[in-house]
Order: sequence, then structure tokens, then C-alpha cells
Amino acid sequence: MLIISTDGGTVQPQHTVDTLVSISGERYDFVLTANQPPGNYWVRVRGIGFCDPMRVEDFAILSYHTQETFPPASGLTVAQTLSYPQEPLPAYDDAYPEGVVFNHQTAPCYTPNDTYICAADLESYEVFRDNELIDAVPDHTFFLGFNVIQANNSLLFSKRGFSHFATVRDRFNTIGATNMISFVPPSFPLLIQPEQIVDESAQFCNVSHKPAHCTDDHLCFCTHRLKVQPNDVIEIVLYDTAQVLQKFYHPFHLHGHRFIVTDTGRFPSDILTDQITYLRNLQTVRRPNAHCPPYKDTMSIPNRGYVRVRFRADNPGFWLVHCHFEWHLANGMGLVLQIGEPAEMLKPPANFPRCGSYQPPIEEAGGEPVGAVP
Ligand SMILES: [Cu+2]
Repeated sequence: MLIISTDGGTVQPQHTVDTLVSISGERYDFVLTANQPPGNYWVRVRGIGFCDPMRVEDFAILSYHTQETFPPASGLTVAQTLSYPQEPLPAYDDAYPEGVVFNHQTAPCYTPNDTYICAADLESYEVFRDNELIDAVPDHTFFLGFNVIQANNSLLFSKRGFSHFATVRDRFNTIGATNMISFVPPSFPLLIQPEQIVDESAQFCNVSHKPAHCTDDHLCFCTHRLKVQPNDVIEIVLYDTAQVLQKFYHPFHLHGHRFIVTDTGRFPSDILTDQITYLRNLQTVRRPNAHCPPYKDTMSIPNRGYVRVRFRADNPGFWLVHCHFEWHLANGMGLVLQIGEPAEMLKPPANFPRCGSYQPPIEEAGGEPVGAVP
């Protein structure tokens, strides 16, 4: 597979791989050269990470056959015959050659002289590039630590803790957060109904502006928002706050823009808590050949590692920044990036449907509905 594009952005055709690891939300295009002897070849696709124990796998058959090499069944064409292959499916444990792996789960990507091929190694191959972005001084640098909080019963039965959590295994309940803020969705869509924001200060929070019920160090539930001006250069340093190394990583996804990846790596084993200080002092070293970092909109954060991305905030709006594991987003691992004021944003079409939180009328036993909320 010759990789030619990721997340819709073309890349130099430099890497031919046998196994491609694509995380939630990522996309890849590749060119496959059919240069093997005639025959049937299994294409195997399997889930990784959390799906490992479930042994999830699917198959396709890639057939190199012609009328001459593959006599069709009577009354059928070659294509029709191949639609019902006789081959038994390989068992899950049947070995297959991984060969050259792209985005290997445990690869120390982007370290000098390593032999792994990761998304950050790709070279952009786009005609219209924002070349100044690579070396521009960012207007904002945000450090975003992705947290997985194990929710114990005292948290779950507290006033806010029950609002969103996921039971991952038996009694293992998790709540997602970024910088210890678990995202509470607003009760209306910000992008299409911004006029419903009456008091920004009360509506939104961030690490330096938390609601009164939040105390330092503790998990805070509120509508996490970062606000920037249109055309600001934004650098986001995303890092995994996990203290134990595991085969697990958060796929970071940005709406409304695409970014360039300028650095990625893993924390040394002794960096367990003060990751931001480590990241601030880090001298970003781009590979000598990485003059054209790829444009992407989804990027995995290495386990106990970090990714540095940057983009120009040239699309005014309210955009979700989130982990692309859907259950992590649902239980709070996300935030909103607001670019510009609502007056600068594109308006929804006339008669665009409106929506908001629905609270059904509460019926008293045997009585009339009470407390109906418009
Ligand atoms: Cu996640």
C-alpha cells in the first residue's frame, strides 16, 4: 500500500507499507499495486486497543483473476463466481505477516533515526500551502491534557458526577476530561443558535475561570471553551496524562480546520505529573526531511506522550476539539474552540431547524402534567 493521502490532504508518495493502523476518525488513501501471481488474497481488518479482547475481525478477498486463470462456475461470470469464494476464512489466531507497519501502536514516532513510519513522518504534497504557518510565532499556545478519571461511588453519587460516565468493565466507571474539566454540552447548539448565549462568563469556563462549585485539583463539570480571534495562529500541545504505559491512545480531532503536525513523542519514564513544564522546556526538533508536515484533522496522542499541532484560526465559529473515542467524548473529553464573535460567523440557512434540551412534562400520579418546560 503506497500512502498518498491522510484526512483528505495529499502526501508525498514515499511510504509503502503492508499494515496500516488507522485510528477513530482518521482516513487514509493508498495505491495498491496488483503485482502478485494470480490468486485470491485475504484483506484482514481488525479492531485494536479496547477491541483486542473482543477479537473483532473482518475480511475481504482481493482477487487477481481472469477468464484464463479462473474458470467461472457454469452459467456465471468470473465476477459472480468470485462473489461466493470457496476459501474458508482464516481464524483470528492465524498468523499473518505484518510486514512494514504504519502507525504502529507502540512506535516511538518522530524520534531521530528511528525506523518507524508514523503519521507525523508524512510529507505534505499540496500545491496551496500555508508555508508561513510552520515557523510563525503562535498567538496562543494551549496545553491540553486528556484525562481519564476513574469515577468512584462518592463521585458518581455526587451532585454532578452522575451526569455522564461510562462503565467500561464491570465496576470500572470512567469520566473523560481535558485539563480536569469534564465537558458539559450547552443546552442548545452554539453554532446555529449563538443568540442564546446571554452571559458568556456564566455559560463557559476554562482552567482560569471555573464556576464556584469547582475547587482546584478536582474534576470540574462545565462548558469548557477557549476563545481566540480570527486568523490567530494557534498551537495546541496535546498530551496524555496517563501514568501507566498501555496500548491505548486518544485520537484527537479538531472540527472546522485542519492542522499541521509539528512534533510528537513520549514522556521520559520519570515525567509523571508535571508534564506541562516538560513540554514547555522541550526544544521541538523536526526531522531534517520534515519541511512539509502533513495536514490532518485527526491525530493519535501517543500513550504517555504528546502531539504538537498548529493551525490558522481562519474559520470563525464554535468548533469541537475532542477525543474521537465516542464514549470519551460522551463522558466529557472535549471542549469548544470559539473563533471570533457570532457576528463574524456564517449564518445557518433560513428555516434551519432549531433544537435544544428537551424536558418532558412531569406527570403527577393520576394528575395533570406539571412543570412543562417550553
Ligand atoms: Cu480518549
